[in-house]
Amino acid sequence: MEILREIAAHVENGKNNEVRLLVGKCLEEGIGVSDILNNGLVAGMSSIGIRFRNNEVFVPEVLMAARAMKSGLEIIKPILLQEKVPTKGTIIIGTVLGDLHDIGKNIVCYMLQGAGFDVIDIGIDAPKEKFIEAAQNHGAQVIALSSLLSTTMSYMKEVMEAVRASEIAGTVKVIVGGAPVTQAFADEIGAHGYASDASGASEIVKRLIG
Ligand code: B1M
Repeated sequence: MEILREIAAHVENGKNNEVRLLVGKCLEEGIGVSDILNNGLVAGMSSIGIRFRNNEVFVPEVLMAARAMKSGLEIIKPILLQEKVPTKGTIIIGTVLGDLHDIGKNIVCYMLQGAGFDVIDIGIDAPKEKFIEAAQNHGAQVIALSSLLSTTMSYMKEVMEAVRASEIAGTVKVIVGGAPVTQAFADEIGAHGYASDASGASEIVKRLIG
């Protein structure tokens, strides 16, 4: 769809206002939020990611694209949250220590909230103690770990080990995700679930808590 391609291009070029306008227009035209998300906003971020990897663009351009994507996300967020039903459980989510990427994690948050879960987002660069403390304080059923770097995904294993050694062992499930994370890695560290994308994360949590 042309309008979604335009959104992707504006995300890639870091054009906040254009992204906001076109996302609003999509909603008026009745285009579904998952289409806007996946074929517009995420598609634009994927393109800039490839150019970043090929050294065609650098951190400032990527940050501008990330900001443009976030401005679009803010508009569809209320709709992602609209179907919220009485809480089905509490999830602690964060990006692990050393990792500052939060766009994917935020989408996972919206999906989980949209599916009716209470989501406590502990942010980026989160140490294992913070996950455990938050899970204890909020009586969470699931801890969700996000990592975008192959150098930080190994920290997920440390979180798993800390959870196993803590008082909340056995009462909380841990799920993992993020671009470099795989099912094989999740199995290796003993995680209770893995998802490659935000809707998958929501499905896994429903299965684990249900
Ligand atoms: Co970074 N970065 N970055 N970056 N960055 C990547 C991840 C990279 C793949 C780029 C590349 O080389 N092609 C590469 C990682 C390579 C690797 O380790 N394998 C990389 C690198 C190297 C770096 C730096 C080291 C660069 C440098 O400084 N030399 C540095 C590290 C900083 C740090 O974290 N300590 C860095 C910095 C940055 C910015 C700050 C500039 C910015 C982050 C801004 C922000 O997040 N606020 C940034 C960005 C934007 C990217 C790319 C371009 C886009 C990431 C993104 O937001 N994607 C990325 C390249 C790429 O992915 N194409 C890249 C869109 C988002 C919707 O997708 O995050 O994958 P994603 O989330 C998905 C799924 O992964 C999944 O669901 C989400 C939605 O469907 N998911 C989960 C995520 N978490 C989940 C949890 C779950 C389940 C599913 O369960 C719990």
